[in-house]
Amino acid sequence: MSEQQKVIHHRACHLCEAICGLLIETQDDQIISIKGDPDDPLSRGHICPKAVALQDIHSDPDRLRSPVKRVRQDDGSDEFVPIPWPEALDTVASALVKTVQDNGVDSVGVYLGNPTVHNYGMMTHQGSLFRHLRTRNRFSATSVDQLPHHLVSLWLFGHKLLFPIPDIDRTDYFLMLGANPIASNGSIWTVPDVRKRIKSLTARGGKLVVVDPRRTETASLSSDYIAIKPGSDAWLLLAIIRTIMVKGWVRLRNLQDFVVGLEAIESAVERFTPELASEKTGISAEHIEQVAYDFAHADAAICYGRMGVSTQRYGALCQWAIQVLNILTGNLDREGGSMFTLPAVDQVENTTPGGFGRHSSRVSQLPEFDRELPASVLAEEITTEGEGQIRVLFTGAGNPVLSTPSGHKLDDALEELDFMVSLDPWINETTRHADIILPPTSPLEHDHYDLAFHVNAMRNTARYNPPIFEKADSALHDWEIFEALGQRVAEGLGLDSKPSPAPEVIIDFGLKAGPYGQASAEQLDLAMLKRNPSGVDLGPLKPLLPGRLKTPAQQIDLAVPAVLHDLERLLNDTDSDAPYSLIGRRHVRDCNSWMHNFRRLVKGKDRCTLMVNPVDAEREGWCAGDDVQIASSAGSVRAKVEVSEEIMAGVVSLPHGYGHNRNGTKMTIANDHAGVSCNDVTDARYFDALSGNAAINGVPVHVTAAES
Ligand SMILES: Nc1nc2c(c(=O)[nH]1)N[C@H]1C(S)=C(S)[C@@H](COP(=O)(O)OP(=O)(O)OC[C@H]3O[C@@H](n4cnc5c(=O)[nH]c(N)nc54)[C@H](O)[C@@H]3O)O[C@H]1N2
Ligand SMILES: Nc1nc2c(c(=O)[nH]1)N[C@H]1C(S)=C(S)[C@@H](COP(=O)(O)OP(=O)(O)OC[C@H]3O[C@@H](n4cnc5c(=O)[nH]c(N)nc54)[C@H](O)[C@@H]3O)O[C@H]1N2
Ligand code: SF4
Ligand SMILES: [Mo]
Repeated sequence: MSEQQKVIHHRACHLCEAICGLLIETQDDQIISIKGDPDDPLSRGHICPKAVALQDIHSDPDRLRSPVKRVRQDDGSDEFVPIPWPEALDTVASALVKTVQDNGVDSVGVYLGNPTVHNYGMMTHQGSLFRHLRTRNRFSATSVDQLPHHLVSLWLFGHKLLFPIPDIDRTDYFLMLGANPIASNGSIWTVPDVRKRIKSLTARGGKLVVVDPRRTETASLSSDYIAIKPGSDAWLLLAIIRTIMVKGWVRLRNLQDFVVGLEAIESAVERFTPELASEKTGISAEHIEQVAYDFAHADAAICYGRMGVSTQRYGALCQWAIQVLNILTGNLDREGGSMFTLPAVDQVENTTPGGFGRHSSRVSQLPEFDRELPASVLAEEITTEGEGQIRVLFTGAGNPVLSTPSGHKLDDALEELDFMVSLDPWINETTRHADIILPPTSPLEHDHYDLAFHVNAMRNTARYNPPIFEKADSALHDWEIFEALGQRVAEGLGLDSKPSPAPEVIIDFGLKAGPYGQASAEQLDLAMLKRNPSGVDLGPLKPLLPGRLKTPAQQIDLAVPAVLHDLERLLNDTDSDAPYSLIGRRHVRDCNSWMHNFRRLVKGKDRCTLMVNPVDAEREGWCAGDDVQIASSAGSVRAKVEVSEEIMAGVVSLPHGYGHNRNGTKMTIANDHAGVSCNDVTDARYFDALSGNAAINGVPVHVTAAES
């Protein structure tokens, strides 16, 4: 190899929502180094230890390079054998067509996982297949994640993607609930290098207040850490709102002319006193009132909550209360508050606003959101007989066996399907059940545009990356697989199907039609992004209301009937009598269930441990390293105890995404670091009744010494 062949490529890291800009140096088909791109206007050179996984994904020998078919062996075991693409695509399309013809469209189930939104071709082209299969049985990771955010954006602002984004660099007071961006690198808040931004907030005299049952990596940087009983945040938020209203601290500022419904809120929160909230949350009434005072009197303040408050039994109520707090203090759409983005490809204009409850799931009657049903009901929709039962399942970029509650029941249910196909690069806990696995090209073999995450970013920027490596002739990108299947299914069903242009053509069109496109001074298009490989800076977030609202009369009506109704559910709720409450935990070197197959990311001490408080450990007689059994109404797993002051007494924490080394999986390193699946303990029947979102945090559990 000669020096001359070394090339530096600009590339976004697609592994998490921070979308860091990278410089990847290659020599022939090898990656030599991965560094942060200092010229990226958003990430400014930041990267985390996970960026190197881009190389590991690309070179992983376990990653499938051709379609495989599951074949039953003489001894009863299953073996995946490679088959050619035409055979794989024909077989999958025939299975889809047959079940639609025999059993109707709802007999097809679809589950799309998290990497879908990190891979823009999957977003632009999934419709090439699914528009021919208008099944009601669509599911995604949304309903084990951010569903309440979408709902609240729909209710208050008129569009599922109008997310208020914390303007951390210009704020004075940041109240953060149930988020750990130091480990997660931010979520529904694209904020690369959040550590530096938090440090500069506190250095300039601002405050970060973190509310979490665990003193997390983020809490350790805070000015004030507040421990809270899992699942009780709604009480805290409502008491803060009440205090602000009762004391007369409401100041709508620029929102004055278009916010309505305040009277209804004032009477609805009357019952949520700081004293009652104190009983429910474990936080003193004085402390709650202090937070209310500080928030209301700060020049610019942010309230933000993420997984810990979305994926609990009052997820939607919490997310609503968070935005009500931002609005009542005039901190929405204001510098240093929570602001709306104006992305170059404007997904708010390009997608439907979303709808809620237009139909329900067949068995448990859980509500639809944006034509999707809650993932918690996927297993029962497979196993319960009757019209509309799922018989053929398509999974794409998802591992619901490890990522959805009562995962072990879904694991069993998948065995009952007539046919299953997975669009996925690996044979894992979910895809091992597939009849056929269709593996896409490696991420570095296709181009990249952050269609989803510019929508959530704390600064408006745009960036496009061409592929780094050429794909093999026979290999197909995710979007090409959707296209190929779509054409075959349409043909089989006698429907029209026109091929869609490539994703980059769609992006070029979106850029030209967008707010910085042909009708603007910037004249942004794909060619310009190609000339600026580190990305184009479109500036800090700016106030956009009321113009950007998609609500009737461009008003924000705080008095959402479904939410006000939900207050009664909270008031009438009874505490569980289980001794412990189970929460999750993320580590900076993991990403959900699929980053455990890379040696550099799993090395070090075992991370799949049950974190318990020393007081609990001592009372129960558990020592670090002891095996305990964690049991809920849904199931039980065994894990080793890790004793830590970080976690509140009465709360235990187990990370999700483990539970590897099951029969038939082919992820060699992950299988050596198997751990157990937290979602074998979380319960599909435990959810937020308002939104249908899974409650995977605050799950009541019993913990006992495991038998040796
Ligand atoms: N208990 C508990 N459960 C949780 C959570 C929690 O905090 N606690 N978190 C929840 C959250 S926030 C989420 S987002 C979900 C995630 O839930 P899922 O999306 O279902 O699970 P992932 O682990 O992200 O699995 C991603 C899958 O995509 C595949 N994949 C990776 N890259 C590509 C690609 O480019 N193309 C294709 N076709 N496939 C690809 C991987 O092999 C893997 O099978 O889990 C949720 N589950
Ligand atoms: N390293 C890493 N980064 C990731 C991921 C990953 O798996 N690993 N996953 C990505 C994905 S898909 C997502 S959605 C984001 C998630 O991003 P975040 O939401 O920032 O990440 P989590 O670590 O899930 O943070 C949730 C916090 O809520 C706390 N919590 C649990 N229950 C409660 C409660 O009842 N009340 C309150 N107030 N807090 C509670 C937990 O202790 C935890 O600290 O991270 C993304 N980034
Ligand atoms: S923070 Fe996220 S986007 Fe940035 S390098 Fe790490 S994994 Fe990639
Ligand atoms: Mo997520």
